[in-house]
Amino acid sequence: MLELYYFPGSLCSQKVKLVLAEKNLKWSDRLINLLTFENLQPNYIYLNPKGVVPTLVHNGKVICDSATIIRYLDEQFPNPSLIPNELVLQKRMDAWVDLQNRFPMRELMYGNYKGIDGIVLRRSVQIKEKLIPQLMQANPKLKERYAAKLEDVKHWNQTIRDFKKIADINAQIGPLLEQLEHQLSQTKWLCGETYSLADVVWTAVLNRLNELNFSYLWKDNKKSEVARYFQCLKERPSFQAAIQQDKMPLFTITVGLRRIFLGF
Ligand SMILES: N[C@@H](CCC(=O)N[C@@H](CS)C(=O)NCC(=O)O)C(=O)O
Repeated sequence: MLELYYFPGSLCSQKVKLVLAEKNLKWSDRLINLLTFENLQPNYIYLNPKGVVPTLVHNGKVICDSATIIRYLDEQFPNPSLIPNELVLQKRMDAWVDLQNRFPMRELMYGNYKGIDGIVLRRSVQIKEKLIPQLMQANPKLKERYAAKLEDVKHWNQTIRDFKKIADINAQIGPLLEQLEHQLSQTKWLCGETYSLADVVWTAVLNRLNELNFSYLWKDNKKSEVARYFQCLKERPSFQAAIQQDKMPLFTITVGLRRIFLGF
């Protein structure tokens, strides 16, 4: 029995959904509405100490963090395997996953979304900063977890309100794509001729960069290998299942907007 706690459109949740789709696994849907801050409620903080999605529960075992979850899924359900056989390629895979994890995607997203999406996202971080101290006071047993979350949220809030910091993050995208272009000029996928977990995480990232209008960095022959690669990723059935069908239910949006703008 696989249960996935996730939020539609969340980048880290999409990585896990891609793996579930690649392996054709059935899972139960546990939607955590980030717009109503369900992720900060004590019952979820008990499950996931950082108060983030995704969380996987497999036959009662709780696994947090998308990078850990996708490896766990590959170990438990090795057919088809998404980890290369050769040690050298496994190391390469780890390096691509780590490189992606070190890139501040959260700040990039919250700093760059425009229009109503941007307003909602940035306001949600401000609300978290006010809400967490109240939750901490009401739930003394979870004090340490809430204190760590508050520190993280404060830093997050400062970064996304600082145009210079966001511009610096945006300037890192080009060099990152250069690295991909170089690798993909030598191999079909990031770790050779077979699709791996490295490709899973970069599918979610390239898709998000595309949504944020950064695809001009690879379109029109600027990075033809990245463009070719992104096209191949989009043609996989897992892309359809995990990303194109990853829509937010109307109810989730309406209660979320009510919470963010009206406060209840
Ligand atoms: N390292 C974690 C990061 C998870 C994460 O930041 N999730 C975001 C959604 S993509 C989230 O839950 N944000 C809500 C919050 O931090 O309050 C992972 O890879 O699972």
